[in-house]
Amino acid sequence: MRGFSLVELMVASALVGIVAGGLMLATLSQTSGYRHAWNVGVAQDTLRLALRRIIRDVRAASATSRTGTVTLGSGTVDVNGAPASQVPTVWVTNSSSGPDRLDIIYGHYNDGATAAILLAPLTAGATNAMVSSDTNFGPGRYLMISDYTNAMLLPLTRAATWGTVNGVAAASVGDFSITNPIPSGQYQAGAIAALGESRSLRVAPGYFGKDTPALVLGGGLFGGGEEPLAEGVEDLQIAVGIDGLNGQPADGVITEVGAGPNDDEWVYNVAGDSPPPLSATVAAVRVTLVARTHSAEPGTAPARPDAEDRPAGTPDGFRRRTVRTLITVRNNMPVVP
Ligand SMILES: [Ca+2]
Ligand SMILES: [Ca+2]
Repeated sequence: MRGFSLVELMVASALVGIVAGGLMLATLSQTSGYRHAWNVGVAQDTLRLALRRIIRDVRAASATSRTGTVTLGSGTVDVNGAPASQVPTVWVTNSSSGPDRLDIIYGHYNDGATAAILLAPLTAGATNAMVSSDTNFGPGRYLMISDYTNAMLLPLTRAATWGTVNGVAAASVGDFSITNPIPSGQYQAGAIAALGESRSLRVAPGYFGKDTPALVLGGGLFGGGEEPLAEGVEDLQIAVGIDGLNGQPADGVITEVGAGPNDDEWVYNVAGDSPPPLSATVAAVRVTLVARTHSAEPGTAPARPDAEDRPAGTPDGFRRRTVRTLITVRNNMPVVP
């Protein structure tokens, strides 16, 4: 019986080697193709979800305060590097070399709850407010009193107690200490008593380990813990639109020039833009999010793209997806006289 010759064996094993090698290569490239698609898919999903949440929060900004600012009952917070007792309902802590931070303030009612109102005027020196419902107002919460145009934010430290005002059941909420001035004539009976809310958005580098940053949502003005909103987000860039800024007409249109600093109605779209005045009413917020894949891909050289006033990064092998959206701050519409 004839066996295989040495030559035949060598040819056969070479053929097997070639076929197996080809298969292995195909498998390898399929794996990396799949990994790439999966990575990019995750980045994209992450961005979409984060953006939906941001749009919801920013749209709510300034609810119950149409001027676009809120007065603190006492104390100050730093806005644009200086202490302020009257704070914007939308403000950006800007950077042109790293991610930005966005803070927003708004008042709201519990879902389905009846709108609460002030039942007795809030006067200077008051330590509590008489309101028509205690649904929202426990210790650790914030009472936001608004005359539909201006608003004041008051921290609550105790549970509500019930009494009466002119024979009507009224919840006494407090205790606070009003040391910042209440504009005269404001906060009469009938003013809105809403739950004051604040949110902050920032990028936390290395939140999920060395190479994985995250977009995190925090309690803004009120501090407290942060929760991750989206994994892999490495840049958050914000520009705010203010009608009538830098000599442009206040005509309901936010004009963009962007050739140099302070040449248009967008702030932080170009490096060198001055922070907006504290009393400025932000009419629109433009948000750019850049998410990147979990790991760098060897042999590729993508880089973080430029966004607003932040230039592009250097090539590092991470794939990225960018989303950008324009959000109108619906509560900051001009007050019609
Ligand atoms: Ca910026
Ligand atoms: Ca600008």
